[in-house]
Amino acid sequence: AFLENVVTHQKFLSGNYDTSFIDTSSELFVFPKRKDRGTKMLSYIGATTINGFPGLQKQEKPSFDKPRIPKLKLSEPIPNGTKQLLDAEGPEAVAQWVKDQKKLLLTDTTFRDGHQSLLATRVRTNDLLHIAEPTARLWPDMFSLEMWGGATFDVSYRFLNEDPWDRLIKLREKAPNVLFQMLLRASNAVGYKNYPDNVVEEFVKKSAMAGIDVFRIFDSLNWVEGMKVAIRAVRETGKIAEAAICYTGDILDPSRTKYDLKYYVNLAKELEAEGAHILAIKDMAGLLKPQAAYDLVSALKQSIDIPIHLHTHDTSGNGIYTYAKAAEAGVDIVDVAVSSMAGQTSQPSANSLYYALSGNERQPDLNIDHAKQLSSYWEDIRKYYSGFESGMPAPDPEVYEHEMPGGQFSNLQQQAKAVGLGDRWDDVKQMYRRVNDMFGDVVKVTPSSKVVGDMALYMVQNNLSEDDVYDRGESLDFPDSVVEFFQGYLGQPYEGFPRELQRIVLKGREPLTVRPGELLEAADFNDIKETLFHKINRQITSFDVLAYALYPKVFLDREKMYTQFGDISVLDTPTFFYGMKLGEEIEVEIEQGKTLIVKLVSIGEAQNDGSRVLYFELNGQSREIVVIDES
Ligand code: 3PY
Ligand code: ZN
Repeated sequence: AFLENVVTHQKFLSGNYDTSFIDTSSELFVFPKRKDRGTKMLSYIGATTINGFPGLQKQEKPSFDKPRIPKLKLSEPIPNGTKQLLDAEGPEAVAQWVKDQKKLLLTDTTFRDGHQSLLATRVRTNDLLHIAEPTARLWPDMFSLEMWGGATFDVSYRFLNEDPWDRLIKLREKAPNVLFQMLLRASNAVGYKNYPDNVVEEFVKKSAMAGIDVFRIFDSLNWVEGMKVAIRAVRETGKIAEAAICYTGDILDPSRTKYDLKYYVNLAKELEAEGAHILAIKDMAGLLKPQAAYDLVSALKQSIDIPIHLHTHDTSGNGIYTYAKAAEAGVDIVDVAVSSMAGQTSQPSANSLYYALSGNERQPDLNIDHAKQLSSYWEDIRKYYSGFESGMPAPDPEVYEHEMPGGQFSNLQQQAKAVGLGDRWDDVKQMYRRVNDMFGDVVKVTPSSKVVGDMALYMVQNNLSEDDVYDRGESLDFPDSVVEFFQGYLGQPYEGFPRELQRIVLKGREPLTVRPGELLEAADFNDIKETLFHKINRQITSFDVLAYALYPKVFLDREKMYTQFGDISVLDTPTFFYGMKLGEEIEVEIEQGKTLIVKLVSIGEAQNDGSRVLYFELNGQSREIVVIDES
């Protein structure tokens, strides 16, 4: 309730993120009182100490060095940046400003795609908040900070017990000067399926209100029809609509004629005509080779008027070279991550690119010492998340063969392990490419990439060859995502579905030929609000309503955790993942100026029913917490 009060406040809406008005506006604080936060938090720490964190190998809490947070001159104001330009002059002025820059502009993806691609999106708001203001002060001249969307929304609720809206609003306060950018999956919003148009529209509106400035919109099949609703919705908010062409295949390979230079140029022209302020080339797997980048950017520069923003993943190890060639061809902005969070399945390193372009007139304006300081912090933080590392030890140009997106690689590997195919990972990768070809060579990015991955796993798991699928398909029970894909629920692929395979998969079901959003019934937000109120019995914000419209079960599960444990986003990350060591004492700042001191004094023997009593001290007072030992 508080967050909604804040972001709908006159001052916040006027673009004034100096939130000192919070202290003088008592009306913001009209919401139900929470009870006994301390006990709830101890319950979480106790449970995690005894049973570990889901998805992480249970182990005693490791020791970590204190992260190196850059020292700042806080008395000086935060320098103005692109955000102030957008607020004052609007999206067209920003696009013009971008075109006027001679130097290459940068988007920092560390807060979103960087950790999505290296650490399964697990970086917590708490760790982002500590580096948000330093980033704003030390790197004020970047074009944007990508910090939301993609998988961050879902993962926040599902795995981190956090509210993604809370992340957005708090980061906005700390970094008021640089454009905030998100990745929006067009009609799939921040989910894995098409939603009713009014859900997409409302989501855009509320995200803009809470602090998003640049919406990178893509469709997982490059189907422009599926992007129109989102582009229009963004334009209506006065924010920046950055429409993406997803790059797949290889324009340098004359044998691959489906996605050639002409295909991408036509797509870009269509998106410009739909009102995009900026065009993104979204190279989600890192397939864009250096010369292809040069050819593509050159051709686009001749065909469209809006600025071009290039996104790649460094999986092959060729990312910096790709950016250098794109810069030579006149690309306006490229996506990078700070060095310690760059490379491999993440974006290329900002620091490396700076040096790579030494002596070049397009070398980005980057204070390399500042970039180093930011990188040191991330180097320290990254250690907390080692259990989620994708484990890719070196660059791997094999990506040019399997074409798997950076964000999917580790995910599918986990999925393969979970179904007992850990030792057949090479087969899965090969099958992934074969399935792509069976599906008619499709664009592979969330959620279409998931469909290809599900089918590849299904075939390897059941020892099915391509011929088996065609010969015995009538009796095969294909994964739901595959059936839905061929039904047209993700939209229409370029040049249509392969007819024979579609017939086999659908077994008589009729496929859609129109936009799924045209058929889906509009969501009734008032109705959702009322339903939610009855289910969770607290004041319901419009952010809650949207979250529920997108992810009903995930939202309710998180709500249950919240009721049980309270706001555990305030815990430091080692404690969040590993609980506490015997005798350890930690400090938890539960709100500004209010700190709890927690000590784990002893752990009782397990009783017959599996329960254990943990003895804590909370600000010097003893507390007992009962935990069921699940080991
Ligand atoms: C996402 O949709 O999460 C992506 O990062 C796609 O590349
Ligand atoms: Zn990406």
